[in-house]
Amino acid sequence: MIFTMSHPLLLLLLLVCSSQASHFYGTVMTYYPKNTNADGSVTVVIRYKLNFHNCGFNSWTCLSGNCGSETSVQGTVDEESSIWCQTEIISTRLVPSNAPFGLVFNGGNWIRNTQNNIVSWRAVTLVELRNRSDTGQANTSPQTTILPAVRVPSNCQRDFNLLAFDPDGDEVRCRYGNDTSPLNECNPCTPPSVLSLSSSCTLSFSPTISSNEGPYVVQLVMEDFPRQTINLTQTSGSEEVKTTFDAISKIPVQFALRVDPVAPSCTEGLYLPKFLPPTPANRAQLYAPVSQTLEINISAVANISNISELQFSGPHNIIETTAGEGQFILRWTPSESENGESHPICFVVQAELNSAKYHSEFRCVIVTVGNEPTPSTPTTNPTTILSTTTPQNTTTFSSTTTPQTTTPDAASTTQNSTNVPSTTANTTNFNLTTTPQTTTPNATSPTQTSTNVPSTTANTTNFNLTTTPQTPSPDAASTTQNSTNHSVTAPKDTITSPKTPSNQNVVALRMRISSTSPLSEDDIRNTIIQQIKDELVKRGLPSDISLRLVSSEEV
Ligand SMILES: *[C@@H]1O[C@H](CO)[C@@H](O)[C@H](O)[C@H]1NC(C)=O
Ligand SMILES: *[C@@H]1O[C@H](CO)[C@@H](O)[C@H](O)[C@H]1NC(C)=O
Ligand SMILES: *[C@@H]1O[C@H](CO)[C@@H](O)[C@H](O)[C@H]1NC(C)=O
Ligand SMILES: *[C@@H]1O[C@H](CO)[C@@H](O)[C@H](O)[C@H]1NC(C)=O
Ligand SMILES: *[C@@H]1O[C@H](CO)[C@@H](O)[C@H](O)[C@H]1NC(C)=O
Ligand SMILES: *[C@@H]1O[C@H](CO)[C@@H](O)[C@H](O)[C@H]1NC(C)=O
Ligand SMILES: *[C@@H]1O[C@H](CO)[C@@H](O)[C@H](O)[C@H]1NC(C)=O
Ligand SMILES: *[C@@H]1O[C@H](CO)[C@@H](O)[C@H](O)[C@H]1NC(C)=O
Ligand SMILES: *[C@@H]1O[C@H](CO)[C@@H](O)[C@H](O)[C@H]1NC(C)=O
Ligand SMILES: *[C@@H]1O[C@H](CO)[C@@H](O)[C@H](O)[C@H]1NC(C)=O
Ligand SMILES: CC(=O)N[C@H]1CO[C@H](CO)[C@@H](O)[C@@H]1O
Ligand SMILES: CC(=O)N[C@H]1CO[C@H](CO)[C@@H](O)[C@@H]1O
Repeated sequence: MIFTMSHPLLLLLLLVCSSQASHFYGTVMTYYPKNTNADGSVTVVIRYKLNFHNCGFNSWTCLSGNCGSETSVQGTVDEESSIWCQTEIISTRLVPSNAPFGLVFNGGNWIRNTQNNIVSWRAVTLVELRNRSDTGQANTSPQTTILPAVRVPSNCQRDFNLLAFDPDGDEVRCRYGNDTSPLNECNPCTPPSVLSLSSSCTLSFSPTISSNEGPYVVQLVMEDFPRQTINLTQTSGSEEVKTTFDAISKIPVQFALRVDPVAPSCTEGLYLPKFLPPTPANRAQLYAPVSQTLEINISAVANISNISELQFSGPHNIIETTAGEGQFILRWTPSESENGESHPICFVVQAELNSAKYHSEFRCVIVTVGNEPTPSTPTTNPTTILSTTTPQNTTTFSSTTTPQTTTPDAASTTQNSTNVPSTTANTTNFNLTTTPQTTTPNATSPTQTSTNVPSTTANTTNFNLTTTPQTPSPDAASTTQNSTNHSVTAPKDTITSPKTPSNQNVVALRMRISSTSPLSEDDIRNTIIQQIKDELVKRGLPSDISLRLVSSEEV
């Protein structure tokens, strides 16, 4: 009698534990085709991350087509103690032909009380292995990864630039999942109200009200599109045409976004950790030959909060070392079976103060297994980052560096950013938008904010930014007409590496700033200058540069 009465209680406890253990934090899946065998069967290696409260393994199931048989290995990638754990599963599938097939992972429950009311999880992958007419090979999916949870304070602007690398050179686009399409890509797919998604896979968060604080479920689908019309040919001989509007494969990218309480400041380097060199630029492409260990040094600073950990996602055999406060090293040694493949690694640095947690910007790199291609054009000469000196135009961005400093964002040709000096643009437009009441803009990424914050008196001011070692260079701020000139005098040695201190390095930036607050006010200007400096440092320039406003003019 006692025994039978206690039985249900025990069961209940187990359920509670099991439910706690299974809280879902998202998933991501990619694939690489391997061999086509003589009998027409194909081997494909499918890698996926499963994120749960506890470290756990679970299997995807077959959704459509013939998914063949699988063998898999798994390992823990990273965990945030008592919060989440990410497991990587490398599943090798042998399928009878190169016909497409679908995989699905569904169940419950996501983390509790999400603001967009997602409870059940569902994720879908479409594996396309037919022979492409352009490459003469089977398709490879886009390569990306994500952390189980990323954070942003509710008062701070932030862009999450997801990695969207395609080994076939396809165009990669992102969209939210669609729960009315036949594939039924999530259950349901309600997007977070606080994010705006660009098709190039940037999620932009803008400052929001405190009632929007809390966790959100982000359920994206990443797809690769051919850059011209191609045919896909099945072993049986049947063909299908894919135009530039037709996705070839589909992968899910699902994770949690935590909108945290207001931070006292959004300036990076105070509460929010700020990356410092030699941290690789976002979306940088790195190379690692088989059996050689790639070392990725990550450095971050937070003057007020305390940096507590690095959180990363990537191959499960990455080894993380802490080399000092805010100093981390990730080491990865690719194996022969990964030769020629490209694998994503993403990371954030987390800082804490009292009970608050603060994330740095989210960064990713793509690691291609093999030797770095030798530079073939003068623009990739490692001793010259870039030099766009046009007689009539202003943006002059020339510097001489050692190869180790070629990774800063400002010089990275692999990254796409709307508000960074680029090799082709002679003008850099920053649109800073502030609300009329506040004198201190909270925005850390001006361009994004301007599209989301209503501006009552939109206005544009152009100004020239100039950095010079010691002596302000008059021609740096040169020709162009427009107005507000910020100029920056940097102490010697700023842009150059320590090894070449005698080099004169001039950075001249002409910027157009839109602001709803009067730019004539000193504190507004100082804020803008600080933000630009932070942005430049964030993108790889030394932290000891200084900026000076030469002159300004309203347009
Ligand atoms: C794919 O097509 C190319 C040329 O069309 C051919 O050389 C190659 O053998 C094909 N590959 C497979 C696996 O059928
Ligand atoms: C979702 O899929 C359905 C059916 O394919 C389509 O009609 C609808 O436009 C899609 N929704 C979105 C938002 O793309
Ligand atoms: C694709 O197939 C169509 C029809 O079979 C053919 O006309 C066309 O030339 C093919 N295109 C390519 C790029 O192979
Ligand atoms: C990375 O850090 C290690 C240890 O601090 C150092 O020996 C190495 O030179 C650094 N590598 C780079 C590229 O900064
Ligand atoms: C700026 O440079 C571009 C090419 O570098 C040139 O075509 C254009 O005329 C220049 N504009 C001005 C205002 O000088
Ligand atoms: C960068 O942008 C250009 C044009 O905007 C695009 O062609 C290219 O694919 C992008 N590269 C990456 C890595 O996103
Ligand atoms: C430089 O600026 C001029 C005028 O602003 C523009 O016409 C030209 O296209 C720009 N050149 C480049 C390379 O962006
Ligand atoms: C800046 O604002 C102007 C006018 O609002 C807009 O046309 C332009 O595209 C914006 N530039 C950027 C870089 O956002
Ligand atoms: C800003 O650049 C424009 C063009 O260079 C130039 O005419 C103007 O004089 C510069 N502003 C100032 C003040 O430098
Ligand atoms: C400032 O730029 C605007 C558009 O960029 C241009 O029409 C105007 O002539 C420029 N003003 C000056 C002084 O160049
Ligand atoms: C860093 C920063 O400017 N933070 C400000 C953001 O906006 C709130 C109110 O709008 C201010 O209180 C913060 O100081
Ligand atoms: C570019 C731009 O938005 N300019 C605005 C400047 O401010 C005036 C009114 O103050 C607007 O009419 C312009 O559109």
